[in-house]
Amino acid sequence: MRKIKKMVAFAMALFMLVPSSLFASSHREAPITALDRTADITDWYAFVSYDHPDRVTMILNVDPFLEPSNGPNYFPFDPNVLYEMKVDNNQDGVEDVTFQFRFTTEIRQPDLFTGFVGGIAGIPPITALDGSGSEGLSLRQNYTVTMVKNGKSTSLNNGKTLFAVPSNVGPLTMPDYQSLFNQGIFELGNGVRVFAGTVDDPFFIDLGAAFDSLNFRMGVGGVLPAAEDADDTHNYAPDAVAGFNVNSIVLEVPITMLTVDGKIHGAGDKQAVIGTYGATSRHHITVRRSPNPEQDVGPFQQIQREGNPLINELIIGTGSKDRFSMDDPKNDAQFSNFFLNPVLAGVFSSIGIPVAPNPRNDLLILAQYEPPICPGCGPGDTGPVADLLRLNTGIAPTPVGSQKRLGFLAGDLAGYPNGRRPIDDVVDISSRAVAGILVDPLKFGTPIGDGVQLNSEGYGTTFPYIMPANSGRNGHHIGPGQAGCTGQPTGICPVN
Ligand SMILES: [Ca+2]
Ligand SMILES: [Ca+2]
Ligand SMILES: [Ca+2]
Repeated sequence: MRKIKKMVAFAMALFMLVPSSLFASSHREAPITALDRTADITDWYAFVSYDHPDRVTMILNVDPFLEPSNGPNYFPFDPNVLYEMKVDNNQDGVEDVTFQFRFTTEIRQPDLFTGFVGGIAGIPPITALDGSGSEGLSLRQNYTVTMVKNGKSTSLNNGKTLFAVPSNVGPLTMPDYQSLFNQGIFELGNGVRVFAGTVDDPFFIDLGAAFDSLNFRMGVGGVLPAAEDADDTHNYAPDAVAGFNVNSIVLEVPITMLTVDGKIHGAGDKQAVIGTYGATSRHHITVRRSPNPEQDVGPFQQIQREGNPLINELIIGTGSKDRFSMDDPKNDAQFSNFFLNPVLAGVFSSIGIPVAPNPRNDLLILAQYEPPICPGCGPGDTGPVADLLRLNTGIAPTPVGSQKRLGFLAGDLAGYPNGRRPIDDVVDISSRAVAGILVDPLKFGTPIGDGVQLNSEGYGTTFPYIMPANSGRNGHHIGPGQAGCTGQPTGICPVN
């Protein structure tokens, strides 16, 4: 019991560190990436695979608020961006294993006015990513997966050409989009799977209320009634991201590829715990010479990174967001003041929500290797203050039907902040952490929440865990209280 309490306390602390965020994960949160959307990381996830407890799945989502109908080019990945997933396995905050993704674009029908056509003009519907049935797939991308370990780069493609899944244009052009989605899952051998493509954005939040100075549907500040807080299956407020797509790279690898000694460890061993983050980078200089190939000059420079959700969004001051985006996690001590004196806590206090007093050392638990996520870490193992999404690979995944949106706070130890799954309601979790639930759940445990409890498009229960892209022709953005969402008790939209 004491251990559970300690873990809950830790979880809360984590949240506070993150205090941030209350509000969106990281969609357009920093000045530079607000202008550079293809390099803008929206969310980063890492968790033990639900159906393969010996593997870890990592999801890097980029390019926010993709309106499904936005043709004719839709949403290719950026060939000039280096997309990376980074893993620290020895508690020093520096990556030891990196997975790199690079995309190449081909225009297969250069005389067409659109990137995608099918079921018209003698061109068959798009039913395949390659070969017969792919004729109408004019704008097509393939990509490489490279692992960097001990300074050595290894291709993981295993001789395969990997195609990214295009956005869902509509039923005439792509009559069986689920099949295209499935064709985008590639088995690379040795327990490695990869997927890249445009998908439904799994993030969920009442963004409009959050940034209207916390003007939530249940009142300013957003405090959930007990019955709503206990309901993980309905939304009580509109999800601003509903019906929008995002570009996603999903990689599943054996835990043995990530740990420091290549072995699987129990939860009590510090070697079971990894620190992860996603990053995007560009060359120092790129000269665009269309239709000739672009010319890149100089080394890669990091544009953005994300470890814990919402850190840059709400914790880091606007004047420091770009610096935070471009720096390495191991240097995050420079931002400690943002963590220890979160502005958002003061906002909560101003509207009558009890908050823990400063300095908020409880929040530092999110930024270092400590119990309860790393019960095997002693005082000498904390490492530097570093915004990494830490995952104890020795903690078994929670079965799909038993997962809780409040994750660790609800006793679901395989959820955020022990890694992060798409189902985890990081807005509610982080808000409560900011208020101080990790310090004292009785005094500072106000059930803060935005009323959006889940992704209305659902979740996958196996790799790649996300849902196919919303349809361009038939897409919509509807939530409780909005036109088109009527006839339901209390205006609650059905979730499926
Ligand atoms: Ca390291
Ligand atoms: Ca969604
Ligand atoms: Ca929520």
